[in-house]
Amino acid sequence: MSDLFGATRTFVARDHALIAPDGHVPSLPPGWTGAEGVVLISPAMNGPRFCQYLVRAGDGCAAKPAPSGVERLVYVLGGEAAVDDQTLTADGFAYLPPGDAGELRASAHAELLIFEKRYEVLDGSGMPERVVGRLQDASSEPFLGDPDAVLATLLPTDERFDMAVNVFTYQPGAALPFVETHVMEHGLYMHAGQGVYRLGESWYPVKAGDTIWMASYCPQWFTAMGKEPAVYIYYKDVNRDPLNLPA
Ligand code: UGY
Ligand code: MN
Repeated sequence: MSDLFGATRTFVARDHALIAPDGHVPSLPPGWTGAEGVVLISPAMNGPRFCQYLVRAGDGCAAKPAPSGVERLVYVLGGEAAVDDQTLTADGFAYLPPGDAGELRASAHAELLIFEKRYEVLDGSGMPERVVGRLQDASSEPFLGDPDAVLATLLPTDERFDMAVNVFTYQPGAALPFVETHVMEHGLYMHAGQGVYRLGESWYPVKAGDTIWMASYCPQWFTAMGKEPAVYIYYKDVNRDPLNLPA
């Protein structure tokens, strides 16, 4: 479809969005040097309470710490990056809590997926710490007992953390077991494979490179199709009182 002029799979609705790569326009937030990138999900869409963007590193790629009060998760899609002296290779990640002054750098041609959120302090709970890890070492489980839909959880799940970033791997034909509708919102990056995503009342063919935003309460369902596994990396807000919505 996208090789036909004037056409795209991109669709932005009140409670969800599909952003296909053919529509990407360079737009990095301040603080990055030696890189280009595109902000794919942000509060500017009227709804999201977080930011999701892609970075393609050039020579000398480096990022200033996230703005005050903002937490950042960096997932390496390809190539190499580093936080201080900790090297991250493909499928490595670093979670930097608010106030973490770690120096983030990436080698030329590295591709990074970034999630950023204004951290919400929870009375009586401590602050989260920096987490650096690799997908292959993360805790992984069959989703609701299905060994063909494996969910890896990258971050600790205790109440200090107000965001989760997970990686879902589906064998072809595997599916979410029911249409989910929940208070948490999602930002999703299709990392490999393809399938069909139901978002609200619409069904979208999706494939590697696509981005999806799902608002709180957007009914959602996925099935993987084709010959290879479908893998998506996704964000969700967790562990906070829904009465405390940011103004
Ligand atoms: O964590 C989740 O809510 C997940 N099962 N949602 C999704 O994959 N759309
Ligand atoms: Mn969900």
